Amino acid sequence: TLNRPERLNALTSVMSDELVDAFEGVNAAGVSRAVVVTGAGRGFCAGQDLTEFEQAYRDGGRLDVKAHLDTSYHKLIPIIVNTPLPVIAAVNGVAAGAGLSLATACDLRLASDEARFTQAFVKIGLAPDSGGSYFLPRLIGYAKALELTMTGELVDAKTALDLGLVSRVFPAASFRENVADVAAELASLPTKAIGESKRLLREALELGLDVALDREADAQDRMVQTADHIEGVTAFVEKREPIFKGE
Ligand code: T3D
Repeated sequence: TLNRPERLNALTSVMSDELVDAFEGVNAAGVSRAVVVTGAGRGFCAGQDLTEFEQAYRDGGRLDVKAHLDTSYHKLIPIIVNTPLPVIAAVNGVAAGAGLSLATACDLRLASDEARFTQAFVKIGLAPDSGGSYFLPRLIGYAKALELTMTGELVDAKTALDLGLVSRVFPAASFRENVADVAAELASLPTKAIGESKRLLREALELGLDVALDREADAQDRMVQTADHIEGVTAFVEKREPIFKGE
């Protein structure tokens, strides 16, 4: 949980490092079967904390933004994408700029009916970063993504649902509970198969069919040997509910 509610959880370099540490911890421990990223208070994440480099701007000094991106978002976004677990963005409130990128880097976006979304970059004279040019066109299509990026328009949860930017919208009052239910459901599924599926679909976006088919065959070769696959097939033929252990 991003926890700077008074700043709508705007990201500092420290927070970005802490998020990377959290994902590294989850991946190293190898016991988790789903991850939820959410925000404390009324915001999800308002993007880069614009006060972090305030002095550099006031001094008229040029910010070494490439160095900043390298050490922050370029570590954070890939680790989310490469985490072999279902990662849910529980968008409880506004998601802006890098905060929207953070949400779109996750595998599933669940929104509170109080959530709002904006490619805020243009409003402060920036182009997208942190994956802001990569994920949005893939999720909602090029034309709408470009429109939202050029205008910085703030869209509400219902519009985000209509656009396919979020999968489901829940009432704010029951949001945490609804998210926990979805996370528990995902955590009860065959975790290794989810990890492979996530990787295959992402890679296939950039591949030709022949290579994609080869990668699927390699993944399936690994999957048929998993305990969860054996349990799934056995449960099916025995006409009972499977109990998957993520193994
Ligand atoms: O420089 C680089 O590192 C390049 C990387 C850039 C990556 C990016 O993410 S660029 C985009 C950065 N984010 C934004 O430009 C969004 C700025 N915020 C807003 O436009 C609005 O706050 C929202 C539309 C997100 C929400 O509006 P609203 O009316 O619900 O809330 P508010 O009153 O504007 O904000 C509440 C407080 O949070 C307020 O503080 P205050 O006045 O109560 O003391 C506001 O200043 C603070 N806050 C909101 N966003 C940020 C922030 N403080 C620091 N950084 C923020 N991004």
